[in-house]
Amino acid sequence: MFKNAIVRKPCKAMIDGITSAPELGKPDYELAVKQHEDYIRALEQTGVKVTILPANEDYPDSCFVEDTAVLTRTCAIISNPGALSRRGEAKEMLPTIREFFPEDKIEYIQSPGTLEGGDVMMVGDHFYVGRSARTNEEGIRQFVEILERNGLSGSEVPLEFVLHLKTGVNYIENNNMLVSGEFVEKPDFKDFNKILIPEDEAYAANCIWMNDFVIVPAGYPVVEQRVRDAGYEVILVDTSEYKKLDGGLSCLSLRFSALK
Ligand code: CIR
Repeated sequence: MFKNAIVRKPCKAMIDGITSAPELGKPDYELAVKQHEDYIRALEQTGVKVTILPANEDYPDSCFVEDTAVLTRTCAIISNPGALSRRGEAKEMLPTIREFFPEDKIEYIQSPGTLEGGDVMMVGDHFYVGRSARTNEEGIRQFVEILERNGLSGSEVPLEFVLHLKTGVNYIENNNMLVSGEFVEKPDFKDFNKILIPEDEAYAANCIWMNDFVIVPAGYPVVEQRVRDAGYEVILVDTSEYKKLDGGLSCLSLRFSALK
């Protein structure tokens, strides 16, 4: 169960956020704001208390708060984003994270280590970490060491074709995992009940489990049906403007239970 979530409103500068898909066009800011409000309502519907941070114009990608930290059942780990334009976002989150975690339970990934939260997938007390263009070997080494010091464990999953690990694979509890593309055959995930994401709906591999609901991006009917067939209550949220910046549902929040 999660009790809390943190989100940050998108800033106007988001239209200049990092993207690997410029052909999709720039986001429509007004529509992005509306979609963000719908997203907050969806989170609230699952029973969590949502902390809404103000837009931060200094960082175009700052609405993607997931990348700035990994908040676990025993500690908070402040990340060190691999994207240089995003590096400062992690410390911007610190005052808020301090409201929920005691100082001695806050840990830090430090340069030359890099790690973005989008590369971290939680399965109970184990954390799979994607080694990506954003998360490097030293970042993973520090991360696993921190996890082990805090009674948790972690392991590396190399990835080739997607931005972050959770761009392509997401755990939705009860041993169920949404898998797409390069993750379908990964030995790391062989013991899970895999729900296959068709190639033409690959974006919808990024769904989030929230307290027995699964939030699914709107417009991906095959994935929606497969998640319903797996027994979940589905909430649809349109994230079309965030897709233009390689962002999905998980990127837009930190989901956790406060330690204080
Ligand atoms: C970026 O490239 O960093 C942003 N435009 C998108 C970040 C998406 N975050 C995530 O998958 N956790």
